[in-house]
Amino acid sequence: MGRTGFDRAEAQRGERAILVGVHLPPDPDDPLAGPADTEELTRLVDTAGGQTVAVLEQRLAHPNPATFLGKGKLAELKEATVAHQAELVVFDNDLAPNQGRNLQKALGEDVRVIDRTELILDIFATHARTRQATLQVELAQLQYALPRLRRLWKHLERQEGAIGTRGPGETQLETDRRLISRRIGVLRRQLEQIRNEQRTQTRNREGVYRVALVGYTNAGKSTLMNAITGAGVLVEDRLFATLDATTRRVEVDERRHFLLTDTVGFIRRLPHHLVESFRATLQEVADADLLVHVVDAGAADPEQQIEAVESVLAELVPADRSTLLVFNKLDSVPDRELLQNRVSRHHPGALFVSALEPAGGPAVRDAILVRMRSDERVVRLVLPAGKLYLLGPWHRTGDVVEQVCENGLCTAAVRMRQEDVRRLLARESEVREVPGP
Ligand SMILES: Nc1nc2c(ncn2[C@@H]2O[C@H](COP(=O)(O)OP(=O)(O)OP(=O)(O)O)[C@@H](O)[C@H]2O)c(=O)[nH]1
Ligand SMILES: [Mg+2]
Repeated sequence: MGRTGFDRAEAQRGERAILVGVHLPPDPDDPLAGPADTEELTRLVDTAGGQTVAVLEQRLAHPNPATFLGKGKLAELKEATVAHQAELVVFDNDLAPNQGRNLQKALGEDVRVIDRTELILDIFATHARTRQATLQVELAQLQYALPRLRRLWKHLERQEGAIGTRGPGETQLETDRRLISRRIGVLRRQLEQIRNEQRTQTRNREGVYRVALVGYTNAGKSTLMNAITGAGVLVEDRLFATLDATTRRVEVDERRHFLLTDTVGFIRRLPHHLVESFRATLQEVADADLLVHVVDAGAADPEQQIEAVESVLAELVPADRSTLLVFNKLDSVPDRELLQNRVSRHHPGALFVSALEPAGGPAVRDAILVRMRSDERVVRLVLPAGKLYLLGPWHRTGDVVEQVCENGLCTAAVRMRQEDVRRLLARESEVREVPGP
């Protein structure tokens, strides 16, 4: 299994954890403000292999700049770590570097203090399987670690021979910073290389309708992927089971097919540099013609999850990207009718399925088809005969309705999606669209 050099989630297995959630007033300018969610944090700790032994919550107007918590709460936390023999303290809120350091100092050497971002990074590190995912996680971890150096990077020293490179008068911390920055550069270059290879591969997919499954982690994206394509991707009842992108071709009829991609799930307050680092994997989402947004209908608050997913999507795709909302796990909802009535009011056109039931996959597949067809119209293109190969994909699906060539210039009526017309015209200066039919 691919791993980064940290392996902290592994070391964390079975660790006794105390969770801390500080409820801050909502702030539209600060996505990290608002109520803490210690229930979700418990699931994250569990996914990382830890064990939650106590939960502490506090309501604050502003976090304490030095220790995040108020003085009294900090004393209570310290007592709790002793009473519960905790080895780990996990904050639901993101800690500034100095807050993390001060808390660590206040709580002593026997417990490790981490925040939600660090926990999510740990989970990603243990779940990463491919080289791309491993590199992406390491990049995110190093970007997170850079302002928070705590002398953890033994593996870097081995790789880079840091001890020998230390100059006179230079502190260890500066050396570490330099090593990490250099490693970040290396990772960026390696990821760019993988990305270039992928670009070459995906060039063959031009003209093919692309659909990406997106949604909150554990919503059932991979289950739906398997139900529609038989891809056999990993399905697990844990958070972030999927970290890579898997794409499969789905045959529709003798003229049409689409590509379906299953990829990493999102979560409330997904660490920003994780999204940044996973750009390559998420490219499939950015390039999709249609997003199938899978929602766990049985979740405590599906609307909040929808919002969280939409806020991550906003970083990746234009707001007007065609989206199909699918409420999954309908079987887990006690009153289906009530849910459907309530949801349909906010989200007309939403689909309700259960990926575990035989009709689930086909229902989503059919809804994708309807969207796919509604995107097509017949356009008239003029192009040199030598460029006719560009229409190959549409010829193969029988979507070139008519084609006439004269003196080396061809006019073709093609059933195409607007997006494909736009892409083709932008790329090929010798192709023109003319009014028709
Ligand atoms: N009851 C019920 N459970 C489902 C359904 N679809 C998926 N599940 C379960 O939900 C859990 C998560 O499913 P996955 O398909 O791995 O979810 P995912 O969205 O791919 O999750 P990540 O890859 O972790 O983001 C698994 O235990 C599935 O068996 C459904 O329709 N009904
Ligand atoms: Mg999955």
